[in-house]
Amino acid sequence: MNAVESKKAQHFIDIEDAHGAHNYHPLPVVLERGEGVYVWDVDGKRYYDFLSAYSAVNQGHCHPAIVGAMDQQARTLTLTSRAFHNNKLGEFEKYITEYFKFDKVLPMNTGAEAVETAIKIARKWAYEKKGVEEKDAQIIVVDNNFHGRTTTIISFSNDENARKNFGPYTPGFIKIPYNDMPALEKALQQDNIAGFMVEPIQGEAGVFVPADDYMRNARDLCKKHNALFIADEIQTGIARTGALLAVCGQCDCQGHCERQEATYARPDILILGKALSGGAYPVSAVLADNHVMDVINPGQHGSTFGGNPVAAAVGVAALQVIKDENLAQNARELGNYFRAKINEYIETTDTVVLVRGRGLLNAIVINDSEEGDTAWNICLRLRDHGLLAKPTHGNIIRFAPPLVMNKEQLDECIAIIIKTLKEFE
Ligand code: IF1
Repeated sequence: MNAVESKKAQHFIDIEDAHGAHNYHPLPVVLERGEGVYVWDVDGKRYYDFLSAYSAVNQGHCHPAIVGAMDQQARTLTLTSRAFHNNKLGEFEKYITEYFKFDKVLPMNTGAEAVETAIKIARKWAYEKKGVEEKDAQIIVVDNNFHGRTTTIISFSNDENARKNFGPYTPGFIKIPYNDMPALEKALQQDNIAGFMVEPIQGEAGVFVPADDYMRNARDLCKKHNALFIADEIQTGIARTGALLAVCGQCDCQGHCERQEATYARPDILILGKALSGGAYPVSAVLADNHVMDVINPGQHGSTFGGNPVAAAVGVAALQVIKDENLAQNARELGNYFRAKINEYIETTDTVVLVRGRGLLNAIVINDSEEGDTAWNICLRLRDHGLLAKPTHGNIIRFAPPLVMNKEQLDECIAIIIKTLKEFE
């Protein structure tokens, strides 16, 4: 599609095109440096990053505390495998379990691996703790979910592009509509249900925010039917939605979650990834209490890189930054301000249908069909004006800047966004 004007940038695009598999369709911009809320392209042009690598870079690009921890550990010891102990893993495990208040953690690398881990734990729990007949366990998932790209995970996707011709598909999943309590209650009637796995806010589906009490009610129903409540917070967690976790609901924890039981929908299995490293390194994790996690014994799960010393050092630093810089509170305040300002603009125009989201995970819906190219063209123009964002589902644009943004910067960004949208009126 639309090429870039710069010869230099075109060179990098061309060699990717010639030598890389064509499994992506990136916005035509070639980045070479990042710092905080900014990224720079190969021609030195500066942009506000409004994708944050799909919410991995919550702490901002190249955060000195995170890069410092990574650098120091990389010079000391990078990998032992889990065949031996190392002096960083335990510190990370202690830190993250105290941070999120779970008994145990199982560290992995990518989000999809953590989701796979949660599925394995849930199935094993169903057979060994709930008494489900072997090979019979089912996990309830929802329509338009996004949990990753392994063969098992795409088996329960309903994105045809992500699934088609990758079968045979893994059985054992029941799909129900999102944000639908009666459907969940009905599905939980079966006695072979291991758990219910859900994103507290659907990211890829277009930042779809469910009813305020959806997570709480889902948690309660799971408890009632002895099924595990599994929250995939890979995209929503770690301060992105204005609380430490999206399942914290409206709990005003300012990133220090005091666990106000009134709104906290505590999962039985919590899945984290992305911002667990601030985007510096692939770090993912599954957290659960002993009665769940103790179904996993030596030899039953693992990974060469999972829990390696660099990941462990980076994970601690990344979580520390969230608290030190009050990023949950900042995301909450700036998010409310952002939606208010965009809503003021929406009152005046037919170009944008609505803005939705929580904290700094937001999206606008463009007045165009899903097949239309208006949103893509708006993103190209936003790029020209110095702000990077990406459409999802054709007519939705996701806005998710690093959480280290300040109000002055956000005001500048809002001005860029509204100016750009006005050019499409
Ligand atoms: C890509 C989407 C976002 C996730 C949730 C698990 C994973 C993801 C809730 C898997 C990953 C990424 C994958 C990335 C694009 C991005 C994405 F548009 F594809 F859906 F963020 F919205 N659970 N989401 O959002 O984690 O294995 O990738 O580390 O290019 O596929 P991963």
